[in-house]
Amino acid sequence: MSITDDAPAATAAASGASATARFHADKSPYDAVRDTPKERVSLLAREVLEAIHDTIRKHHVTYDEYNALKAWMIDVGETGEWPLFLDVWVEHVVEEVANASRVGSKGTIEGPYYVPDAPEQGADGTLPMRDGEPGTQLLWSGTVSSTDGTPLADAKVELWQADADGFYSQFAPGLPEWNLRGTFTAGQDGAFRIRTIQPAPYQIPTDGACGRLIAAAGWHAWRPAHLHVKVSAPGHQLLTAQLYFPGDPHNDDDIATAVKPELMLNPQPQPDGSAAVEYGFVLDPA
Ligand code: MBD
Ligand code: FE
Repeated sequence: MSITDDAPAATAAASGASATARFHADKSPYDAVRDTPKERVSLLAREVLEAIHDTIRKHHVTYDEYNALKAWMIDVGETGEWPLFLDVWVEHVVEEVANASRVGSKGTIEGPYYVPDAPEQGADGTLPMRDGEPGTQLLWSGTVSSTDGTPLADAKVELWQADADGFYSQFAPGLPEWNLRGTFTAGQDGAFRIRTIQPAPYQIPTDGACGRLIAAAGWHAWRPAHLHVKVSAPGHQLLTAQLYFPGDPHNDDDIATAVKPELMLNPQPQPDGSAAVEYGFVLDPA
């Protein structure tokens, strides 16, 4: 398939519905709901509700504003955008709390567009892409090691990213199923080499409920260009991260608050117009 094929327009409702369906397909969140003790549910639900009550009192929220909130929350569900909403505005603090005591590489949020079991590419390979996939070629090499310095043979690096138009395969129509998604397996020395393209800045869908909140509040919808990764090895904690590019106009005002200085790549321009970068990962023991 080539990039000139006609593709139906992506819509927020379609990508939101795909993200919602993907979340439903994974049963573990529903197990977690069942396993949470009622004392914990009561404490957290009560304090979240009290924070809402306090905001209403502090700002004299009106019935019109209350009804606008109801209408908008119904809209979030109808456009399937609960995963997008939560991952953009809430997940970063969950990640901060969950990973506070890691000593290895920094992680950041997963976001709504991960798909497990992307095709295997070995230790030295090219991310699946279309003929003529737009974007600067990027050659990325690195190693995966444990916190004591031991290289982690056969570590997995799962990589997913948006195309130059900001679309993720399996969440926007007209893209090959595994476009810009792959799994790399480090060699015995923990090393991997990945050829891909440098992604473009990314705007979250503006035609759904999240976009309507952004417009109503006068915010912007941008995330800086990013590569998503999950890095794993037996006996070690899974690392979920994103990598960013220096100079992106949205590194300092990511709508998802997911940029950290440790996650900045340093790509070096090459004579042939491509870029080369080294970046490795250190995993904490489980
Ligand atoms: C993305 O591509 C993303 O990475 C996040 C966190 C939220 C929305 C879209
Ligand atoms: Fe993303």
